[in-house]
Amino acid sequence: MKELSLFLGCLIPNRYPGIEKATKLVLDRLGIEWSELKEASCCPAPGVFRSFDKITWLTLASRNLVLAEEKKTDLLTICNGCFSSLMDANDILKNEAGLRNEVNEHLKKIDREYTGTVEVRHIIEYLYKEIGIKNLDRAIEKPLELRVAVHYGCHLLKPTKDRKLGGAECPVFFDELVEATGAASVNYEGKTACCGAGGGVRSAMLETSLMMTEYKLDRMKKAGVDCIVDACPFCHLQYDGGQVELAKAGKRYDLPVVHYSQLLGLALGFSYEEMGLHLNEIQNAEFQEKVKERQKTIHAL
Ligand code: 9S8
Ligand code: 9S8
Ligand code: COM
Repeated sequence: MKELSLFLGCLIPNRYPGIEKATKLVLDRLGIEWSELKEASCCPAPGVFRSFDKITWLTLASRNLVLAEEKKTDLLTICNGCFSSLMDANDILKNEAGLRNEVNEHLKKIDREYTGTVEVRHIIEYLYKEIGIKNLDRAIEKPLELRVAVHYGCHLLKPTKDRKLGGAECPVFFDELVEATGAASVNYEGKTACCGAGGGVRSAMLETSLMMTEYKLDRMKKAGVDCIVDACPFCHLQYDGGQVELAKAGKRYDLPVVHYSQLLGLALGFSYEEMGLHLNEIQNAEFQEKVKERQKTIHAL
C-alpha cells in the first residue's frame, strides 16, 4: 500500500483545526502511514472554481496532484469538496490528452509536469475499503453509545458513475463505519440531501442555504439523535455555524457536529478535547457529559 499525503484543504486548518488533529491521531493509532503535503494550495473548491473556468481549476488541481506524484504517495482527503475536485481533475488529466497537454504547458512555467501516477482517496472510502469494518471493529474495544445522524454530503456520492461507492440514493458505507464505533446510525428523511453550503450557495445566498440547513436539522432533530456526523468541513461549518445563525432567528437545535475522524477517535479512547470537539461553536453539555462518562469507562478498563 502506498504511503498517503494528507491533503488538508483550506477550511480545516483555518476553521476546524480540531478535525486536523483528530485525523492525524487516528491515522497514527491505526498504523496508517501518512505525511504532510507541503506547499499544497486550495484544491481548488469544485463548486466554485470548476464552475467558472475549467482550465484554471484543472491547472491548480494538477499542481497539488504533482506535489503528491513527486513524493511517490497517494493523496488522502478529509473533505468531500477536496475529494471531488482532486479526484475528478485526476481522472480528466489521466484520460484526456488534450487537456493534459494544455495543463502541462502551464506547469512547465514552474518546472513541473503531471504524469498521472497518484490516486485520490477520501478518508471514508479509504477506511471502508482498505482497513475494513472488521478491522475497525477489532481496534475499538469499548464502543460508543450514541444515536447519530449521518450526513454523507453531495460530493462524496455524486456523480454516481465516478464515485462507485454503492449508490447515491441509499448508500450504506458511511453508516457501517459509524456503526463500527458502536454508535447507532439513525435513519431520517432527506438523509442524502445537501447541507446547503456547497456550490457557493452559502457565500452567495446565505438565506437560501440556511433554509436547506433548517430542512435537514428539523429532520435530524425529529429522529432524536445525539449528534450529526459528517466527513466534510464545509458541511461541518454549515451545520455548526449555521445553527448559530439560525438561533439568531429564534430556531435552536443544539445538535453537536462531529467529523468522522473525531467520532472514530472518541471510540478509540481519545478525549473530547484531544478530538478538538471543544472548538465547535455548538457545545451541548449533555452530549459532552455522555462522551466524557464513556471515556472514563474506556480508561478504567
Ligand atoms: S480546499 Fe480551498 S476551499 Fe476547500 S476545504 Fe475542501 S474544498 Fe478543497
Ligand atoms: S453537501 Fe451538498 S455540496 Fe456539500 S459535500 Fe460538503 S458541503 Fe454539505
Ligand atoms: C463543497 C465544496 S464540499 S463546493 O462549495 O461545492 O466547492
